[in-house]
Amino acid sequence: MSAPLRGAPGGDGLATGDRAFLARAVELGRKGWGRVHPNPMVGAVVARGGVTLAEAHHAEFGGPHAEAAALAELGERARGATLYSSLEPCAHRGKTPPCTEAIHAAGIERVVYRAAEPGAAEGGGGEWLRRRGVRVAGPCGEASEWAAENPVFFHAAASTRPYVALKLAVSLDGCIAPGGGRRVWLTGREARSEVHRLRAGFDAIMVGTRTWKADDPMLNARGAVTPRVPPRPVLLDRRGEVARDLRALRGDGGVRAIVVTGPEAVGRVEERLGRRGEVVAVPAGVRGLELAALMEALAGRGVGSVFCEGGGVLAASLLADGLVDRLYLFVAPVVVGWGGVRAFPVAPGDRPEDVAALLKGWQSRLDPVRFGDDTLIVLDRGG
Ligand code: AOF
Ligand code: ZN
Repeated sequence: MSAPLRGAPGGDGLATGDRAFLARAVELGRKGWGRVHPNPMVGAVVARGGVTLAEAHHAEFGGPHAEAAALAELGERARGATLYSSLEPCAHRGKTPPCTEAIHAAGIERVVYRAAEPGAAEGGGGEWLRRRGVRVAGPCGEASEWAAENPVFFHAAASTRPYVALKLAVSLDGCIAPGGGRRVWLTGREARSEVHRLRAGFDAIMVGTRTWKADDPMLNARGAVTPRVPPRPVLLDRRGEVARDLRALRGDGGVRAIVVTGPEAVGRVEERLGRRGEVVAVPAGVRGLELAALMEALAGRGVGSVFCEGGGVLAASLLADGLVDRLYLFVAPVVVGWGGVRAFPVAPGDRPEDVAALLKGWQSRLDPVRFGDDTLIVLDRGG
């Protein structure tokens, strides 16, 4: 059994056993990463007398919800049992029937759920069940903790801007690379596999000009999870220098990359790329392409989440513009030393306290995880 829920406050009437089952439901839900979005990741456990009867998770977009899947294997054996779910059971008929009806029909006596369902149509399941005599406990814990588990889903419930996660691999002395333009891998094989798994949960993978020029990255998800919808590469190219034969533009798996350029370069880039990519123009300011306008343009193309993989200049600009929602910080046990490229640069003219202010109030809501010799720290924007 997994550790008790981090952040779940006491005094909510839950017993230690309840917390452990809820934590297990959250853990099961995570198995849906890359396969269920834009739906939430949801896990469910049915138990009686502290003994697990069934476990399930929402495994595929459009497929059975976690609660319905857990109940389906039990039939009459579910009568009188408790159902734990990481999300309030839905009360709506979408691509699948309402979970609330399945729970009621199965004779479940008590429901314990963690996060409140934010959807207007889908919500209200807890109340629906209470009115029918089911004992219901939930929501449990803080909204910020639920959002940490399903960041894109909860972000989309409150904003039309795409959710932006920034991945940085840093040394112990806070650098992303040695100086002098040299490029090295700071993190090991396990951390790099995790990056590929993470990519599978996003609609787009974005890099700045220097990165595609230096690395010619493929920007696809080649990890343990095959994404249901492969993420679209997004290449920033303010001056219209992109080459037709870049690997990210190959269209492998039918994926069409997005090349973002300034208004004056659009025609030229479109001509060069032909059908090899979708060219998007956004205004350019003194500090480069206007990133807030870019986010709007991406949202207009159905991109609800962006995984940004560098480089340092783009990362700093996104942070400075207040567009980053999450930082995936892989810390490698190496020291880059004098002259290294700092992850959070203080440019000439910047005041150090302004740079510090960019990450003020950010919180570590998920536990750090080790990948080989490296450690992943996830930081979420506060407030
Ligand atoms: C639950 N359990 O496992 C999930 C829920 O189109 P549908 O029928 O698949 O419904 C999708 C919506 O249902 C989704 O936007 C979210 O509000 C809720 N997801 N609810 O009770 C689950 N995945
Ligand atoms: Zn449901």
